[in-house]
Amino acid sequence: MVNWLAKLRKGYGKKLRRIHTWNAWIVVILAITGLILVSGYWREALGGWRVWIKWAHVYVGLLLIAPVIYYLFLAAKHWKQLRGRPKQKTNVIVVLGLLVGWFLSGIVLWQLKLFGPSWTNPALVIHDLLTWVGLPYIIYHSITRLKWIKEEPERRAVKIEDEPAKKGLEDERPIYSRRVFLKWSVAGVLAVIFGPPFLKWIGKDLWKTQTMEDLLASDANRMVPPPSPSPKSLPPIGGGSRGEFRVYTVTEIPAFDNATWSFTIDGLVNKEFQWNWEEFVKMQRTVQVSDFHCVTGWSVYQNTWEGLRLKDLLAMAGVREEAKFVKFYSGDEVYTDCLSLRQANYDDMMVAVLHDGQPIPSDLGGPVRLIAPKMYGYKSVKWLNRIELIAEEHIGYWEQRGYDQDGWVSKRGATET
Ligand SMILES: Nc1nc2c(c(=O)[nH]1)N[C@H]1C(S)=C(S)[C@@H](COP(=O)(O)O)O[C@H]1N2
Ligand SMILES: [Mo]
Repeated sequence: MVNWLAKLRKGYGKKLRRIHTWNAWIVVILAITGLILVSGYWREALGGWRVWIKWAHVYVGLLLIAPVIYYLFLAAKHWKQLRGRPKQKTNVIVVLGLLVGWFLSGIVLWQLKLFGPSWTNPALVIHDLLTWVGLPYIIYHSITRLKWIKEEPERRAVKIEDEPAKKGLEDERPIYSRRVFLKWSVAGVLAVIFGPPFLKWIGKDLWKTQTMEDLLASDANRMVPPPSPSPKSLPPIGGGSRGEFRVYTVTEIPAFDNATWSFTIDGLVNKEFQWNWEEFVKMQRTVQVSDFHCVTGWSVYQNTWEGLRLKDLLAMAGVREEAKFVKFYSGDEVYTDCLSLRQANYDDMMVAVLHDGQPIPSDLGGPVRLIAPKMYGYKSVKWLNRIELIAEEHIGYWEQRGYDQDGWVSKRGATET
């Protein structure tokens, strides 16, 4: 009987350890791939690898539930073992909460077309929050349990529990100090690493420290005269946008002035145009209110955009019969995208010049960017400076690297090609 029990305990301990090891590796892979996915540096450096890393993150993330479920089978016994160790119990609950939270919010972000922006936005906030709080917690937990920190050979010699209070504590102090010092060092290093991105994230998403005015004040573009907003734009008829754009770019952010900027429409058109800034800001603009959604899960709602309707531009140039697609070029000289002629003629496709009554800052694609409100953000080419009518479909920057050719946000849109 004793033998049998001992055997079971041994197996149980091994199982628990194995689950723990699995789980640790999965979290390590997810942490690395996840941090790469949010990093602006890697967005620029990785190109197409980004899409592979995203799939690795998703599929390894799905594996995350396996050790959790496995653990639940052993949980009752483990819980009994932890009786009288509230710290460890808290730790188990925190880690389980993190894993489940990451898993569920991750599912929503993975299946974003199914869930839609009203789900993906809170899911992204949760995913981010758990990462900036949970990841340092887990790293701290792992490092402070490493042998070289934990093991204190002298400690056994003193054994505080056996000593009457006073004397024991005095003996204890110098011995604990190494451990305390190491723990605080680990915490300090983690704070230095995770503090800045966490504060940045909090500032952006929760406290809204960076306003559009701040962005414009530091704007790199020097376009004169500034576009003057129509009465519908200022004050914005949409009431002002809700949410924050995350600045995405695959290149350095290009800056323009009147000497370096021009806008071209060419290719299979009856009449090519090239405008300089002075000419371009004089052209007839319209105003629309629309939401903006990125495939990574965030949205900015109720943007009041003022700009040229794409279909008016196309009509002005006169689309030739051979033309079937519209190709968009960015002034960064790298990014491109493509719409079918039918998509390009949607009423809300806009060559935007103002956002909420302000010139679009260079970070967000100014002086001129495309806006394709019913499609994911990667269709909205920043620093737009050329539109070309073409006969064969062009595969855009992200689409070449694995993004869905179908950019429609909603399922209903998906049928309209
Ligand atoms: N030139 C250029 N345009 C671009 C991108 C880019 O990297 N370069 N990113 C796209 C993506 S994926 C999104 S979600 C939006 C983001 O716009 P924002 O940076 O103004 O938030 O721009 C789109 N247009
Ligand atoms: Mo995006």
